[in-house]
Amino acid sequence: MTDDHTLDPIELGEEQVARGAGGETHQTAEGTDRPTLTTQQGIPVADDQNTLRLGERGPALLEDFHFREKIFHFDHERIPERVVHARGFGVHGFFENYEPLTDLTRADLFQRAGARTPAFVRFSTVAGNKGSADLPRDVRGFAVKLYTQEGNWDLVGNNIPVFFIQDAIKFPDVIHAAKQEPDRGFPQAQTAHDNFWDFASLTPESTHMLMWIMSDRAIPRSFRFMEGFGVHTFRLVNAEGRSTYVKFHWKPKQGLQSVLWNEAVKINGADPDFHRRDLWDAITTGAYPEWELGLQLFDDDFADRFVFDVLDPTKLIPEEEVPIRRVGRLVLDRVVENFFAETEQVAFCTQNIVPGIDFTNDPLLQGRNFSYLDTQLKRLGGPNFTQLPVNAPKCPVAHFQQDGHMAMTNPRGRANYEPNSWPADIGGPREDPARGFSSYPEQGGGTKRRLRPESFADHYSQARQFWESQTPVEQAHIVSAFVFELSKCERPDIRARMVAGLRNVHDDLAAQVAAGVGLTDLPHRLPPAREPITDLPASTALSILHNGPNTFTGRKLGILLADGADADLVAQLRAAASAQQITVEVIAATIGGATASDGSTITADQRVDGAPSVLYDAITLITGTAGAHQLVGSPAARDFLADAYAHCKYIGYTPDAEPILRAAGLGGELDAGFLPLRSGEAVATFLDTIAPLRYWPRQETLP
Ligand code: HDE
Repeated sequence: MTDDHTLDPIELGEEQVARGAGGETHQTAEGTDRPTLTTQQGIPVADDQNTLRLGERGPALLEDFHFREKIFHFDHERIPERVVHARGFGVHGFFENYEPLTDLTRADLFQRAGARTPAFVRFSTVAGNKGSADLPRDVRGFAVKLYTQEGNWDLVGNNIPVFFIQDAIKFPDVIHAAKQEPDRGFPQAQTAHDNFWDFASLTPESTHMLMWIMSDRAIPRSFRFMEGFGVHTFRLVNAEGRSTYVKFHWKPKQGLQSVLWNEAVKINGADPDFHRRDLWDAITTGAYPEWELGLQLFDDDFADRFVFDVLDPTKLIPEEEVPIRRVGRLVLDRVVENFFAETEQVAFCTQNIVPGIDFTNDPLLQGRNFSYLDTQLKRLGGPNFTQLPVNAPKCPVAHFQQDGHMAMTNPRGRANYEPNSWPADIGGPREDPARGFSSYPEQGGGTKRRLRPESFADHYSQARQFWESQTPVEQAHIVSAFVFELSKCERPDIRARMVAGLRNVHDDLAAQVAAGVGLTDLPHRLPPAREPITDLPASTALSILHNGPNTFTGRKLGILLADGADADLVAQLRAAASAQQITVEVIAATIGGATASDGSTITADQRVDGAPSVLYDAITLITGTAGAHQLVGSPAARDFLADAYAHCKYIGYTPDAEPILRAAGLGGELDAGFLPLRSGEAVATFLDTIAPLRYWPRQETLP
């Protein structure tokens, strides 16, 4: 490697940013210093309001290069959106390694305790187009780019540890079936339509994943509160060449949390950017979300005795069987400066691995290794997307690849081939067998055939294990999700076929779904390729509610306020919340706020019809008597409360506010999810009580 051949993409990035910020400044009419507007060529622009024309009412002139450049560039602003995971949001951060893992891997980022590796993470939905909403029922992408000192490692994962299919050749089918139907172009961003369930019910291997996407995992409260999974089995390889199998997990320190389906539907209307806003707000206010990297490590002996094939991506390994070792933390602490440059142009490729990490023969992973590089060419327009600042490694790069569209960092020196006999300063880099990436020398061989291995034939046992690992509340949500989705299918035979498949998972589930979609007779069960195992032990790691937070920290409290509100109470709540990094928003009938009991004005952050209670994790209602009566007349205020109640949220209230509770239909005896508030009494206790986030016993009493 020579200096001449060392490309420095970081420098390039800075240069570009500096240019974008503008060079010369001048005093504007308002007297402020501003950069002078220029064309792309740097020519100062005198008039950006009017095209050049001949005569006062005459034709525009072709000679107007500024106009032509401006419109030309605008016309070319869009690039193809990702064929899947089009809607996403990316942020920067770092990975910090806890302790040297030299016995397991020679990957540079795991060699030293405390070593930090820069990271870029893009979260996404899968099926929706770029402009869709944040909360459809869908898998979330969790793609992590780690800029290690030995090249970029992309761990392109999801928030669900298994996948729909066992062979990459079926990927276009599952995605076509899930996305909008081709003749009509809808429904967008949802699987609740015939094509998806037709494919799913004809593809038993998808059953395990279906259980996950019908669970609340597919409607996370925010990116911050979900797990990430590498899904496939990978290898770690140490300096001696010893391989250990590994499954990668990201465990959110914030705990797991999801919304209810009825909330998701409403959030999509009230704030289609709910998830990206949440992440932006958390990071810009300094509440940096963190995940721990967990490794499930195992060897060939375990792989041989494990009841499923570790190469089958429709199977997970329960944490109870192979415990998770937490080896470092991922902290997200910087939002992007430019959404397009970073979030849109970031190109994750599963084949980006570094010395010390390697693939296995998981057939899905093998297929992905082709697809990701290929798709970037289409999307980013040429082979030099690796030179874009967000994609460029932050370690030296030296090679003989050259030219192509938009080549920005070009090797210097005379030699652009090797072997060559030029001296080191102009002869370019050389391979290094000791340091370089070398594939794990796995034994291969066999007959060339298209087949599905017999060891992949069990499609239902882990789906059943997932079902049995859920709390009753979560099971009820899974049933309603199946019922909702299948009820959107126009063809009764598709509904029935799906229920027939669910009989292989659990008859309780199948019977409840059948009843929900109005099937009077339970259909015969689909003949399984292999009889499911029915006694796999339940795994608490699979339930969201068993892994929820024990604090309200990082959540959002909405205070619905009206005239006569106790100003002290509001102040105490704000102070206690801020001490625990809880966000508080005041909502009132007008954005001007309300007049408090002491005559002061408390301004509002939101007007009630623009901020339904679905945007908050818990609510409080603070009013005087007159204020409460004002709210009684507001349909939006009544909905605010009725929804919070139906979504099993905790509701703090001052005694004067009771009339509005009644007006919202919450008459009768108030359950223990209603928490009376008085100023002077410990508001901190209130915040402790609402830590479980929902008052679930209410769910059973709801109609
Ligand atoms: Fe992807 N996937 N995928 N996928 N995937 C893409 O690459 C593909 C799969 C995942 O934020 C595409 O750059 C195939 C599993 C994420 O930019 C494309 C198969 C998992 C992202 C592609 C799979 C994922 C993608 C589209 C089956 C979880 C978003 C745009 C063999 C482990 C990355 C792009 C981002 C994106 C192909 C299955 C995760 C077309 C062929 C399993 C998080 O290359």
